[in-house]
Amino acid sequence: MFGPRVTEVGHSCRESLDSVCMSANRTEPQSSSSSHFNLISEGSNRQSSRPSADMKVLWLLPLLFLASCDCIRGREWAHHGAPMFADLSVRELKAVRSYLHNLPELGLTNAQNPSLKKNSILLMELHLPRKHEALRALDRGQVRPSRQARVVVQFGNQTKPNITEYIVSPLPSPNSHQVKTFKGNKPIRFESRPITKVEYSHIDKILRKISTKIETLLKDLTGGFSYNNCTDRCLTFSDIAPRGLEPGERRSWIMLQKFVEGYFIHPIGFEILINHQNLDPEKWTVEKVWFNSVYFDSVEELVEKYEAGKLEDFPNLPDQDDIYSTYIPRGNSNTPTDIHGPKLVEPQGRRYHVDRNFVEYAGWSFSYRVRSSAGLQVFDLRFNGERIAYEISLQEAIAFYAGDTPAAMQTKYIDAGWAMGASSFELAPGVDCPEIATFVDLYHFFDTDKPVRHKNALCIFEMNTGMPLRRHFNSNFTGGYNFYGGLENNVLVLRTTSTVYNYDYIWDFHFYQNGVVEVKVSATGYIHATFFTPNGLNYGSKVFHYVLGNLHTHLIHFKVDLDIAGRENNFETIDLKYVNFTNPWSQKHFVVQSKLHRVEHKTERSAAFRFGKKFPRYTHFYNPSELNKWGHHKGYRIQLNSHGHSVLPRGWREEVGISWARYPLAVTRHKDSESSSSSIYTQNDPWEPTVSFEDYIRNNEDIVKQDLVAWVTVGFLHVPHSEDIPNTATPGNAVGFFLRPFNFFDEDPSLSSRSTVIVRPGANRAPVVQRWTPDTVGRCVTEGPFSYDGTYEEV
Ligand SMILES: [Cu+2]
Repeated sequence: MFGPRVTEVGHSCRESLDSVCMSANRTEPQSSSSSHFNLISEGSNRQSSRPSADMKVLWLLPLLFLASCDCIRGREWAHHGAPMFADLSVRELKAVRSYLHNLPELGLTNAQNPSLKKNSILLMELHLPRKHEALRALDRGQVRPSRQARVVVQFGNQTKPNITEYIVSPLPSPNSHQVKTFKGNKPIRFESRPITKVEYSHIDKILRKISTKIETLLKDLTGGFSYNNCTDRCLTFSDIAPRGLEPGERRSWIMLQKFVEGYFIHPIGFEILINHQNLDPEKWTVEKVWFNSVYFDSVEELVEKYEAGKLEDFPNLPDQDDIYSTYIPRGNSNTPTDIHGPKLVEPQGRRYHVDRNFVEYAGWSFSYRVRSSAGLQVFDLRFNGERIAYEISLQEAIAFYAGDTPAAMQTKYIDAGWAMGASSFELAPGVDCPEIATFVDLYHFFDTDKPVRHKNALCIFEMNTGMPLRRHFNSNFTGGYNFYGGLENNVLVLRTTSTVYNYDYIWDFHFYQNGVVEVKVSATGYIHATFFTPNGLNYGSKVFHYVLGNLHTHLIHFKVDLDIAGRENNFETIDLKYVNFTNPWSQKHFVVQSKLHRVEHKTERSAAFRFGKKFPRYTHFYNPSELNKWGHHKGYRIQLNSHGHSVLPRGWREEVGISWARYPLAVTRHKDSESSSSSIYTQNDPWEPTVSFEDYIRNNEDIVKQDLVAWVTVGFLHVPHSEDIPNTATPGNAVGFFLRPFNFFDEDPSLSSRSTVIVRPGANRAPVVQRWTPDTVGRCVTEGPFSYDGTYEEV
């Protein structure tokens, strides 16, 4: 069967799939042109109609069964274990909510109740089973541990308001709950809670009050835009986090913007600091106002000075500028619009299998989930039945800014605190994922009273990268060739996105045929822009009249719980060192060359690499007790694709909350109590964080022959430029890491792929094609069969 192809089509491929593309459905290895090879169709899972082949298969069956029994059982157990990692279902979410709401001692009310002085559920998501319990199901087929929910409850209706997390079990019919604690029993400060729709509604109210006082100024400034009583010329706002400068504070800088398409890049130069800590919104106060580079202690002071004509350099914002932030095409197009560009097709159907959250493809299998707090996770990742990683999961994404306005200098976005996992919205077929992708709905329960369905928010597809996985043209150097060999590069992609207000992150896992996994994030969406001031040019680029794109660093944190050929792993780094010795075949000369330099890292501190320090070129995780055929420890590398750097000096205030961001790579011993490196509370209390990654390595444990977890930080510096208008584009803005086998196998495991094509010159140099997939791909890819002629000549 052919994998997906990128094809350029003038007609609808979907229409022709049934009639044309499905026609080639043979299993035997294919020899085209004039010659026919007699090949054994090993590994083919389709049926042959030839009686002799049937007989062979019958003879081989008992042997095959013995050999594959373990493999089949392993597959069954992986499949059996997958539901342990599935996100909470609608039924479970509703059951947990009603269980907790029926407990009178909690006094829960609806989350959408307009009061802030209430007890209500903020978030519910799956609580993962402990690893050793999960492994009993995955490795021995034993009964799965019961499912549990993690529930975040905000207790605002208490003398001392607080946030408490509960573990509720068993699902789907809960009857017990216990308080979930964090490492070091750190409490969750009430002020560190994520902001909710209800709190926003009160912010909206106070802004309405404030803007009434400055309506004339705002209208004069913007050419008629106002916050109140507006129809098509309205203002909106963006709020900045963290909400203060010290633990326990909840005061946010808010900037007004024109409410047009892409309002994020329409700041009007009015920023206001509102203290909204009090649970009675009537007691909220304005602490500072910033307008056009000047600070005021109150709105009244600004209005007074404006009316007295004391505001200097009153900006003259352009009118009718909303087009600048839209997607509506402008400029001359050089591409034809009457035909589509290349599309991905699966000429003979799908080659991967999805059963709820369990996915299988080309030897790979894994389970996935998208937790509402922090997003995409993959579990029990196996290749050819062997587990490579128990968990690979997104932990946190931050963007720390700099600028000249108070909003800009305060912006340190820590996105799990905005429930970036629950910010997974619908994906567009043909743009966000190919039309042929499997689209999956996600369900989230964050700041809501009912589960929310996010339709088609995750997609899975096989894609052709348009690049061979490997190829060789073996020239005979006399105008011809000895052979050509090539293997197309098809990968399975698991994708979801997070749109955290202005920014869009595209989260990808790519599973390659050769045992490689790529984890990647691509950044797009609107930049976070502030009002332009001349001093702002130290912090970014002017991208429009009165608009500055502010510099910021994106850093993304991943947890990679590797299990390389078992749980007991070692970690080493490999680099090169120069050696210098007398040339053995010319004694008067010296040989200078590089030699492998391996460093075994035996403790967590020694395996925590700092940004700014030299990073070893190979970071190698291996099983010290398992060798490949050639005597090397079976291992995998983590290869970073990143331009990340630290965002603040170590230990400086907000940096304490993102201590994971000190290390492009840190290796720890697995602990169920160290499940995440960040939390939804870091955003609004980065100074004394509930979860601190530094705690995980502080005890400097031994990491030799241990269950190891690699914590990977990738990222990039983003200095916005005019081409970020209207949106940051994905090319060049993707970072991530690869998991690559390193002596794990005895040879390239993609040798088992039947997508290989070999061509040799036959009689009279007529090419003889050897392949294991059908000759013709189907009309929606090419009209004719594969052809190749390896000759070359002068012309
Ligand atoms: Cu950016």
